[in-house]
Amino acid sequence: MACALRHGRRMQGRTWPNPSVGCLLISDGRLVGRGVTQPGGRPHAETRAIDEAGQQARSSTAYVTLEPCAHEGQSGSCARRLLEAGVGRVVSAVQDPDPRVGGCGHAMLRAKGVEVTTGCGSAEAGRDHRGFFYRVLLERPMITLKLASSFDGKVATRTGHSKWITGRHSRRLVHAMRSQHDAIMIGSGTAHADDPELTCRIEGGSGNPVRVVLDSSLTLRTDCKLARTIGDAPLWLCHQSGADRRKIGKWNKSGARSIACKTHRNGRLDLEDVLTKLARHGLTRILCEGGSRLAASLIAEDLVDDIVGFTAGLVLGAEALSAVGNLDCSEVSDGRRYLLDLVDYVGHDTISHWTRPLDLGLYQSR
Ligand code: AOF
Ligand code: ZN
Repeated sequence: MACALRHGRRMQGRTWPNPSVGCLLISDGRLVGRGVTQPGGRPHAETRAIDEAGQQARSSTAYVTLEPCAHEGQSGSCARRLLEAGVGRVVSAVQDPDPRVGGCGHAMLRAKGVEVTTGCGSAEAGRDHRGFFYRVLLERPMITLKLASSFDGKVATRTGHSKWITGRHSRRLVHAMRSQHDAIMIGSGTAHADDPELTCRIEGGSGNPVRVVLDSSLTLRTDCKLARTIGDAPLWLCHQSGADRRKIGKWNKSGARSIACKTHRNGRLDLEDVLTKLARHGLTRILCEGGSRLAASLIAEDLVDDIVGFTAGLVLGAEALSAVGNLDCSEVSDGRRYLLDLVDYVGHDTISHWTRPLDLGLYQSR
């Protein structure tokens, strides 16, 4: 299952709205077929593994990182394909929360005498498919917040200078992280200040994620880099419903997607509504790359699921710009705590990965 999980992660960021699933077929201790969900979400992992194994799929054991689907899509359900291929046993990590599946895939296999074991690697699979689970069960994507800061938590000097706080190894890793997400999200302040491109510029990088800008009044300039690179990667603009119609029309004509969202009582975009709309457009995994105000708003509303921090051994002082804006904490307990998952070196920086405890109630196994 560890190998299936590793293989399944390969397409993260490219299969939305579907999860990136891994499937291995093992016969007499030998790997006879291997599959991962394909870009755009189809074909599914099992189909690929069965096609690769051919006749050798008969009596093999399938290790799948998500319950095989039970609904008849364009190429038939994976549970049926496994039955037709004569697979003898299925080891499945976690039940699929999609209401069209929800335990029926396992039940279909068992009904035809296939031995089904569930729950193997469920914690890892739950993490890998967290974005998909959130989209199905909570109707919002999973949000990972990336913070690249100095040792004292600053992202720019008092004058706004920020190039470069973390080293080139960290910055390369950010590009790799981008490729594993469906979308990169920033606030309009960062779009104005940095004029970023937000594409994946790494060798072997596989396609560009959607770029999402939260821009309530559509103030983004039409000659910014994000606009000039619409041909390379989609650009989606979340704005308030009452935004200027002419601006909306102009952006739509340029190839961007404009998404009208509710306004919060604080006058900014209602982030819950923004995330619901993005989930409806199919996104499951979003990497938020700032700025400090958006980071603070997401944290305040408890919408940040993971934080990945790149920290440089540089000190910029109290007058510099903090990575996270005002949170109005009076007591330490007003702050939000995350659990440390991983810490490592990246060149001269450190990377630390923090997570909100997984909501285990979301994951069932039958
Ligand atoms: C699998 N194997 O590799 C994936 C699965 O729209 P469809 O027909 O492609 O079905 C999408 C659903 O299939 C998705 O919501 C999820 O329940 C499941 N994804 N299932 O057996 C796979 N990616
Ligand atoms: Zn399937």
